[in-house]
This record gives sequence, C-alpha cells and structure tokens, in this order.
Amino acid sequence: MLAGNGPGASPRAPDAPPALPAGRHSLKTLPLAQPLQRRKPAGEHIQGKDGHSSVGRPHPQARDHWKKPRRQSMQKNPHPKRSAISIALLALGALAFNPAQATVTDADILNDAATKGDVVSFGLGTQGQRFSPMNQINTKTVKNLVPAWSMSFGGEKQRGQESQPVIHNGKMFVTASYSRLFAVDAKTGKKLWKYEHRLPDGIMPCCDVINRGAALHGDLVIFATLDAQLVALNQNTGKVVWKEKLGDYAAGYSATAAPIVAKGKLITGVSGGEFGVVGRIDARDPQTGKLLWTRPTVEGHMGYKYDADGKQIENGISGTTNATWEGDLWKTGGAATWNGATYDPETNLIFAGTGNPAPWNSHLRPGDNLFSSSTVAIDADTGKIAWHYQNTPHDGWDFDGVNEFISFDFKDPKTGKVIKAGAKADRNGFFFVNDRTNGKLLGAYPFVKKITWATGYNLETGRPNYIEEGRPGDPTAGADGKKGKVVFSAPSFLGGKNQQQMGYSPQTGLFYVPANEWSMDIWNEPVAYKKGAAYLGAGFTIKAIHDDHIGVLRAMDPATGKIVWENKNYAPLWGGVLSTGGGLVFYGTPEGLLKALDAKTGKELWSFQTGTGIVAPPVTWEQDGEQMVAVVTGWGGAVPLWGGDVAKRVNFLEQGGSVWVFKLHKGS
Ligand SMILES: [Ca+2]
Ligand SMILES: [Ca+2]
Repeated sequence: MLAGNGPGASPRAPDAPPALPAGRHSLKTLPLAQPLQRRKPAGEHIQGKDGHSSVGRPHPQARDHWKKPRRQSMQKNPHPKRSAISIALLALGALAFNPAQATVTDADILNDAATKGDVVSFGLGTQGQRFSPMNQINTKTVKNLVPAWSMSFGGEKQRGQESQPVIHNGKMFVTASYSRLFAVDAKTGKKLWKYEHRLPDGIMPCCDVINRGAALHGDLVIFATLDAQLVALNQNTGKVVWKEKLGDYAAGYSATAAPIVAKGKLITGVSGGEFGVVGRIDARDPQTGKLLWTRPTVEGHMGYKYDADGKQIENGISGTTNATWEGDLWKTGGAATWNGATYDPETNLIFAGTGNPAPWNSHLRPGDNLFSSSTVAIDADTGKIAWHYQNTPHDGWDFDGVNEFISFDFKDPKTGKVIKAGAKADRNGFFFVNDRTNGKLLGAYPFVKKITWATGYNLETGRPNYIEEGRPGDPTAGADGKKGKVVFSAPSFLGGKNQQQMGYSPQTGLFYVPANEWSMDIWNEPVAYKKGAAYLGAGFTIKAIHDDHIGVLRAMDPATGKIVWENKNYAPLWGGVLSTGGGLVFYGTPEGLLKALDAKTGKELWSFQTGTGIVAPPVTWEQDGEQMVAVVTGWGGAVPLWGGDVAKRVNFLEQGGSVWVFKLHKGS
C-alpha cells in the first residue's frame, strides 16, 4: 500500500518515485521492494554550448564486464613526456601552466587541500578533511557575503541533491538527481553542457535518486549512476569517453557515491546493502575504466587483480570463509560501500566504510559478520586489506559504518606524542578515533545524547559493551514466530550521523559533526533472500526525541571526545560541512539556510535563504582573486522516504535543484 507523506503532502511530480508511508510500517509494505521508476526514461543526451542536443548511443563496452574484464590497453598517461622539471613546477602549483591547457594530474589531486584555485577531489583533499586554508572570507568579512550566481538543474526532476561540486580550470562540474551531470562556467554560472544518463526502468536506489559528486582526472570527469555504471566524459565537450558496469541493477546494485582518485587509481564502491548485494571497493585506470583490482568487503569472497592484458588473477579471499558468517549467508552479506572512500597518501591506505550486514534481522546470522559496519583499510597498491575495525559487530540496527574516515594528526594529551589518526562519526552514535596505521581503537565517544544499544567501548578489545535488551528480538521466540520484540532504539537507523560529511579544521583541531538526535521502534521479522527484493527482516518507525530540534552541529575535540560547542536545528541535518582558514564553518539546513558559524565558538555570523533544503556539502575556491563559496540545494534524500514520524514533521519542506555561489560584496 502506498500513500503520500500524510495530510497536506504535495502531489508528487509525475516521474517521482513513490512516496513512502510516513507512519508506522513494516518493510513488507515499503515500496523499497518496488523499483524506483521513471515513467519515460529520458534519452541520454548531451547538450552543447549552442543548446543543440544529440542522442547518445550506449557505449558498446558497457556490458557485464566487472567480473570478466576485457583485454586491457596500455595505461594512458595524460603527460607521457613530463620532465622532472615540470613535475617540480607542478609541485609548486599551477602557476607554471597555461590554465587553458592544464589537465588534472595525480599531483593536483594529492595537493588539493592546499591549492586554492581548484577543488579537484571529494572532500577537498583525499583525506576528506573538508578544510580550506582560504581566509578572504573570515569572521570579520563574512557579513558581506552575497550571491554571485545561481543555476537551476531545471526539468521536472528534482528530489534530493546531495552533490559536492568539483572545480577546475574555471569550470564547475556538478552532479544532480537522476544521474545528471552539468558543466558550468565557475565565474558566471553559465551552463556549458549537461549529460543526462539514460536510466532503465527498475533501478532500486534505497534512499532517493541522489548522487554525491564527480571525480576529475586528466581531461575526464567521472561519476557513478543509479543503474550502477561509471561514466567518464570529456570535461570540455561532455562527450562520453568510457563507461563501465559496477553491478547488476536488477539484483539491487546502484551507485551514488563520488569516486575518488588515489595515486592514479579511480576508487569506487557500490550501493545496495538493503538487497543483499556484496560490497566491494574497485580500483581502475581512470583514463580507460579498466579494472586494476577489486576487494570484496564481505568475508569469504575472493579478491582479484588484473594484469596489463586484463587477465583476472586471484588476490586472496577477504578474511576467512565462515569465520564470522554461518553457512552460505556471506554470499548475500551486504556490507555495501555506498558512501565511497577516503585515501591517505602518508600510509597509502584507502579507507572504506561498510554498510549493514544483510539481512537486518541479526538473529538470522550469528557471528560478527565481517567486514560489515566497519572501517576497512585497503592497500592502494595491492588491493589487500591492511586492517579493519568493526564499529558495530553483529549489527542488528542497520548501523551502517559507511561514514567517512578522515585522516588527521593529533598530539596525545597524555604523552605529547603526535599520532597518525583517523576519525569517524558512526551511525551508531559513537565518534571513533583509530590509529590509522594499524586500526587500533584510541577512543570511542558519544556524539549524540541518547544511545540505547551500548554503554561504551572497551579500548583493550575494541569491542562495544552491549546493552542486551537494546537488541530487537528474535521473531522465532514470539508466539506466532512472525514478529520479534519491539525495541525502542537510539540513535535511529538514520544515524547519529548519516551521509552528511563532517569536517576537520587543522586550525582549531576540532571536528564539525552534523549530528541528529532521533530514535526508532524496531522489530525483526522472518525473511529469505530473493534477488532484487528488499532483504531486511525488520520493521520500524522513526521518531523525534525533542520538540525543538533533531539536527545539531557539534564541534568535537578528538583528543578528549568533548563536545566543545553545539548549534541546534529543528529539522534533521543532512548536508555536510566546510571549515576554512577564515575561522568559519559553513553548512546548510533542510530549512534552506546556508550558514557560517565561528569555528571556535559556534556563534552564527551569517546565513542566506536558498529557497529549498540543503542536503549537500559546501565548497570554496578562488576565482580571479576572489574567494567563492558554492553549495548545491534541493531537499530530499533518505529522510522524506524513510523518516516515519520525522518525515511527517518536516513535510512542509519543498524540493528544488540548484547550485548557489557566493562571494564578498565589492566595495564593502
Ligand atoms: Ca584545491
Ligand atoms: Ca543500510
């Protein structure tokens, strides 16, 4: 049974996926199991500068090839004859190059955090800190911040816009809902070209038709699509250069994360943990799309690497088959890598967060169920797991561990020693600090006020101290065997934090965490795996805890776990943050405000109403000597679809789809 989002809900757009019932429901009644469909899949086309559109042909090589790669061509190097001198100049910055000819190099990507003139990676640097040293816009001048331009994604297609723009060579590349990609003049906002991916009927994205951004490499812009493909386009023309398939959308695979480039390798994950897919991280040649290695994130599956001819070579099983999974359950074990990965050049490790083990009903799968709900560190060269840390062993709450693991260094307050660390604010409500060289747990601090499933973590074993009655009950223990004991749980499965990226400021030493205080009633039901059907065995209702707020931006000290300041928000926060050398933290709210707070105190210094909810992270760069701030706007994502009572509470929020760019008012 399908229903709107309660009384007063706006009529849905003709091509919108079905809205979910906002009240109490079990997964059986959720249209999750029903494919999100577009009535008329738009033709895939590229619109040129002159507005001319031409229908593109599907790439002939876009077939089922991730398991059996084709013969691999020689790896293209965008700068095959680059001299040692030019490499040295490159390291000094882009000044030595004619910007009109510059393509995005591996060095550009590795230096992204320090270079002001571009944003060439998701996270403003592969470590994912989301910090810019720029300070033209600062605590004193931010009051003069005004819009420079805005561009609409247009069309009837709106829904959630979770994308982070990337900017290079005066062009912005920004993805939008329904697997669209726009190239825009970064100075004026003039649209240069757009690409609309042809989506088949029957795609099954769990949590709205969103996308989180594109990667840049050479003269390519590369993004993942809702039908689980990767598409690489020429940055100047918008023409498709290569396409590769990530998985079978009919089995529940999709892709929404922004790819990253780690030391010349294109790194991607997959979505679909609610359908019993098998999570994995792939490394490809960004110029050709050919696989270099693939690493499954469910214990028992074989990893592979590929030689220069594309021949598949066994590269070791992930973990030990049946060590933490019984029987054949690992074959549909979930652990989707749906939020992508970060990369730390100092340790040469790729850090991937992994989603829930499948199904949600934990009584069906005894054991820790590695490597679900974990941080998995993968050696970028070998494609082997260097270490893992499981945030929620034997997860029974859909506490996906996909949230970004951000590398940073800090001084141990006890010893004074500098520690190479990484931090993750997990869905399960704890803020984790691990030694990023070996995964050792250094701290696990609550970053939300109410946690019902564990009292804390044992730093010796790295394991949670469970509250046993906090686990949803076994349905087979009930009278009719159809529904287990209902448990009140906080956080809700939408998480103390979800996909909205936190940030770290080396200037303040603080992490800025877009957190949410909410809870759920959750229960288990029997379920069996069926290809392409929801594989949960659970029902739930999401509930608010407080009348005045759900969202709360919190500044966390990673050395002590203390919450230094907080700033509450009525609606749940669903967009990421940006901190700057100007002493500011930027973030957006579902109510439509882009805000700038004082990074030290949390005091609000500036805000602007964009007209629709913000569920995406802001970025900043320098354009012709001026510091610009950009954010994508457009309410949507998982909350309106899965949010239960909370979805009802915020059903006044309007959809949209735009990029907004701001700069300081001249003469002020
Ligand atoms: Ca940069
Ligand atoms: Ca999940």
